[in-house]
Amino acid sequence: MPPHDPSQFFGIPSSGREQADVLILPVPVEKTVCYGKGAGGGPRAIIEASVQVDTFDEETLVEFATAPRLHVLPPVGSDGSLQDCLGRIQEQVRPLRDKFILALGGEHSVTYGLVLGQVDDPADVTIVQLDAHPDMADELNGLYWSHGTVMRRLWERGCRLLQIGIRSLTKAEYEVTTSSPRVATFYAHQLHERWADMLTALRNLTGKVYLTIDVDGLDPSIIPSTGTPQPNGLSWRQLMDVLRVLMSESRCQLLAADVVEFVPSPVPPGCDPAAVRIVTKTLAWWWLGRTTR
Ligand SMILES: [Mn+2]
Repeated sequence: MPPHDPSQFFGIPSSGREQADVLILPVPVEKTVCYGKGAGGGPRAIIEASVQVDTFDEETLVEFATAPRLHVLPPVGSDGSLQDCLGRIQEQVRPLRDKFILALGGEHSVTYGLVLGQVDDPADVTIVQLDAHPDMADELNGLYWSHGTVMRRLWERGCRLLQIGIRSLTKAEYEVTTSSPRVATFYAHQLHERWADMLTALRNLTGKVYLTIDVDGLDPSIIPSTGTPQPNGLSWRQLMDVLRVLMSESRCQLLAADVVEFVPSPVPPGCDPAAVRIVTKTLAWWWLGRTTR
């Protein structure tokens, strides 16, 4: 096998940063993960496994060998404290606002730096969050900055949240999300009944939107390899519905997206390609929406 070129996704030679339609930003930051560790290795594993995945998508008819043109940026450094990393992420993202960024985590905390790098006023943004956990704790294990507090911190800065697939939380998190008019939560146990309402909420989004996909939002039968897996997650079909409606049917301005909390694992086989497919489906639906609206 030829040596791995870190600027390539799918093994397709990069068009170069200037010509690219999408910048893929590896963010291998893992500082506060408390159970299954390894999310720091996620970006590299996803990029390496992308070589094994077909470049054509039969659902959207996107052929990545043609468009969108992808370029993988150098990874954000993970030295220092989590707060240092979040500052570094913001600085690196800020000059790239003219491009669509898809970031690869890393633990979920990185979303804070990614969102703040995209906008001057966080109150302008709605975050669509696929996740098993609301990440709305005021602190977790004594930590103010943590993958379990990241959405709380963004919400405190003024962001609106649309959470999908939540099924593991504390009573305090339940109370803060329920009492806030800026948070809409679609719990996993309600998804069957409220699916149409949820899609309507996505379709009606306007203004700036940021998409964060914590892979534990999906059912562990799809991605068992994540720090804190929980049963009863979203199906693959449900993920496709969310992506299609958000990107092709709503009038919102999608700024950027991330896929976080993936822990690479050789067991069971197929985990890494499944994570690649979450990334490529996100990009395929985004490109379809961008080119057909
Ligand atoms: Mn999360």
